[in-house]
This record gives sequence, structure tokens and C-alpha cells, in this order.
Amino acid sequence: MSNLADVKAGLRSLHIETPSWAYGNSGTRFKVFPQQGVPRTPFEKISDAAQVHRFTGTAPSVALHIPWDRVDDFAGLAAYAHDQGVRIGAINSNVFQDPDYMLGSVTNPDPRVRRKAVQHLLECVDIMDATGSRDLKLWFSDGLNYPGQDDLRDRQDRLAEALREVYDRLGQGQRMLLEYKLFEPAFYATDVPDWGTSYAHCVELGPKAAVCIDTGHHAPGTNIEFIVAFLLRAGRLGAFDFNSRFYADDDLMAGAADPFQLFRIMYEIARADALGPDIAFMLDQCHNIEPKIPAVLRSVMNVQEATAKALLVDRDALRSAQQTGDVLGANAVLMDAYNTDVRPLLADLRAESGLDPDPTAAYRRSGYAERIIAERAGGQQAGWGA
Ligand code: AOS
Ligand code: ZN
Ligand code: ZN
Repeated sequence: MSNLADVKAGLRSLHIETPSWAYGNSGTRFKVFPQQGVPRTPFEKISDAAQVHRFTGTAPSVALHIPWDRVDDFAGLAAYAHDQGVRIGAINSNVFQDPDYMLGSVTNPDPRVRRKAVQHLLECVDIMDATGSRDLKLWFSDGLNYPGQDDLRDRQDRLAEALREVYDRLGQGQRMLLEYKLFEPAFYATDVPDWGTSYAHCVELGPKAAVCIDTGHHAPGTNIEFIVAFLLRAGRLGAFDFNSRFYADDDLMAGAADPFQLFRIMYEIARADALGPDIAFMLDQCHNIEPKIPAVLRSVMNVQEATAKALLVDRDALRSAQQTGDVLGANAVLMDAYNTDVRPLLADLRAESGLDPDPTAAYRRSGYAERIIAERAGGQQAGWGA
């Protein structure tokens, strides 16, 4: 059995970043169902994110998305976040919605469009300077729908050139996180389809570049924990976009479809003693049919539960079973931890930190949901599925 104090210390070191767009109206390309009380401004998104931190004690930062969260005074937004008890996390760029990007952004064959995309990415670094953000998160929708549509190799050259310019602009302590996605919106080929492509570009760029794993961006059946283990060993795992998928990039609550997968991922993190700040544990999800703040609370708690189970794995027993070739014994050590009910442990941990043991109930009792419904008319579209 692992030492309980170590398990608690590990859990205390885990911080989960919530995305501003999880609080706004968003959904699928078929229909966005507007909800009452959703934020009208980036400030209101931050105050919603602060509620998640207030009740879980483990979500101290909020990721912004530019231009959805554009304000005149980013330093003022950061100061507002600070007053609310949170801080601004990763800056997520957007080079996928402007009509100019129909055939790609940084890989577009037209140099004018490429320049426009790079300018946006550079502006995101300016915003990082103003907000004090460490991370620039890059996701490109760039890709091809048809064989022959453009030159696969030239597009890699254009991508490398754009990344280099942005990388060179990063200040001290700033990082670039390169997210990959196998499919969608391009279906024949995407320009950063997998972790290998992202990893190769990061290595070429230098130590400030690292891979972001979005758990919804793989082919069905992909062994994501292998990717985690590989990138940790190589020192290039920079971040997660946690969410949950049944089929594709579903963007559902983290741990909803496959809590066992989330446990296996968190086990690799625990095994590498990497629960600290070097990895940005972010959520990337949208809540179309469920209330938003409670859904983010649920996701944060699901990640905490998976992490608690991962920390409970008896690593000595596991290693000795592995080294003696005890296949069933090794598997049993892992399953024993996974099958432990960790909810009482997490409730204790919260109580020890002066929090309510049940964040969802505490949020419900706080009256915040009623207050925002009364105060906010005409909530803002988060940006997705307009
Ligand atoms: C898109 O599929 C990705 O998951 C991105 O992380 C996207 O940029 C994010 O959802 C919003 O910025
Ligand atoms: Zn993502
Ligand atoms: Zn995605």
C-alpha cells in the first residue's frame, strides 16, 4: 500500500486549469442550446472559473482564447482574475475561424494568409506578456480534404517556418505547447495529425516547445498512456487538454466515458512524479446540455479521483511483480488501486484544507447559480458551434 501522506501530498500538488470557453454557450455544429446565466464577458467567465477553484481548491487558473476573450486591457483582466483568487493560464490562439483560413493558416499556400496567421500568434505572445501567462497553446485546423489538394511536404516546411518565428519571440519562462489532432475539420490529412509530428517539430524548435495531448484527438483504440510515457521520458510532455470521447472529438466531461483510461494516463504521470507545475493539466470541453459550472466541477473531481487511484498504486509491489514476470499479479496491483473508492479520501483532503467535502453540493447551496441567472441577460457564445 502506498503511504497515505504521500498520496495526499501528490493530490495537493495537482492543479487543473479550466477553459474560459467551458463557461460560455457552446455545443455542436448542429445546435447550441443557450443556457441562462452564462457569462457575457471574459470577466464573467473568470468569475465562474473562480467558483470552481473556490469549491475544489484545485483549479487556480483559467485558460483564455483569443479572440473570444479579447479585452482592451489584458493586464486589467489578469488583475481582476487575481482579485477573484485565480490567475490567467494558457493563451489559446485561434487561426481557424477567419474566412481567410479556409485552405489553412500557417500552412496556407498564400504567403499573405500565412503572415496574417503568424501575426495573430505573435499577438498572443504579447497578450501573454500582459497577463503573465507562461504558455501559448497552438492548435491548427490546417489540413487537406483531398489527395493532391496541396503539397504535404511543403506544408510541413511552412509550419516549421511559422513555428520558428513564434518560438523565437517567446520570452524567458514562456513556452509553446503544440497540440495535434488526427482529423477534423480536415479529413484526408491534417498538418499536425499526431504526437510524433508535434514532438518532431518541438525537438527541432528547442526546449521551450512541448506537446499538448488532447485526449479526444486520437484514432479509436489508441493507447494514450503510451504516448504519455514516451513524452515524459523525452521531457516533452507540456500539457493535456482533458475531455472525454465516445467517438470523436466529443469534448465531454473528463473521465465521463472512460475513467479507466484517465486512471491509466494519471498512473504514468504519478509514476514519473510529474504531478507538479511543469505539465499544464487543462480541460478542453464544452457543455451543451448540462449546466456549465457543475459540469466543470464534475470534470475536475473526475481528474482528482483518477489521480488519487493512480497514486494509490503500490509501485514497489508492481515493480516486483513485473520483474518476476508475474503477469496476473502485476495486473492485480493496478486493478486494486483502480477499484478503490477514493471519494472518502478526497472528501477528507478537502476538509483538511477547509473546503466542503462535497464541492457540487456546496456550489448548489452557495446561491451563485441563481444569482448569475438573475444578473446576466443574453449570455455570450463561447465561440464554438455558432
Ligand atoms: C480543437 O479541436 C482543439 O481541441 C483545440 O484545443 C481548440 O483550440 C480549443 O478547443 C479551443 O481553443
Ligand atoms: Zn484541445
Ligand atoms: Zn479538440
